[in-house]
Amino acid sequence: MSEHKILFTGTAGAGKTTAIGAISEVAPVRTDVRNTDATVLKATTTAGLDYGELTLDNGEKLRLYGTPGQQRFDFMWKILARGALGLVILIDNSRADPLADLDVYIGGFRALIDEAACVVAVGRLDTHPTPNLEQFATRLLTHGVLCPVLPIDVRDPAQVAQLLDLLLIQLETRTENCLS
Ligand SMILES: Nc1nc2c(ncn2[C@@H]2O[C@H](COP(=O)(O)OP(=O)(O)O)[C@@H](O)[C@H]2O)c(=O)[nH]1
Ligand SMILES: [Mg+2]
Repeated sequence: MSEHKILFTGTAGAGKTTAIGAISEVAPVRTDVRNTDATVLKATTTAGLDYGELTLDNGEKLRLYGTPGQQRFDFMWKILARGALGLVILIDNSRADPLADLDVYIGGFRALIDEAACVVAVGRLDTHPTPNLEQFATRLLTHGVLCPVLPIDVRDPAQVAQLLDLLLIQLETRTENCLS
């Protein structure tokens, strides 16, 4: 049975824990601890990681990891990225500069993005419509990164599942390209 390791990253509050919890078929493992970061209005924030699992119809198992969001944990990003086949960058569009947030995760996961599949999912677009999806796509191009950008509500399991489908389709396409 084949397995895929998929990472979810993004700022604290972007929805990593919610997204993994929405679709995991095992009780998600969470390491949220009391928030000591005064810039984030949340009682808890992810200081370690999230873990969940999802079995696809074809029997493949996805191992889902949520990374610590804050850049001061970027040493852990490299450890978590080992062996990963896909990356989901979650954007919280209610933050001050979501395009700058994108830059941080593109930079932090560049090696993985260049050899794996990547999707950028933008949340809270209903209340915070700018920057829009096109602006995110343009920003990716300035980094030389080509990957899908789509809106997401991490609270909706169907939308999170669609996101993973999009990642897996990219992986299949890559494999075919390598074989041909
Ligand atoms: N109102 C609203 N809440 C959202 C939306 N997207 C995410 N959330 C909430 O934002 C929070 C995200 O927190 P969490 O998953 O812990 O983020 P993490 O720090 O990335 O793990 C959750 O309470 C979600 O319910 C949205 O579009 N609208
Ligand atoms: Mg979390």
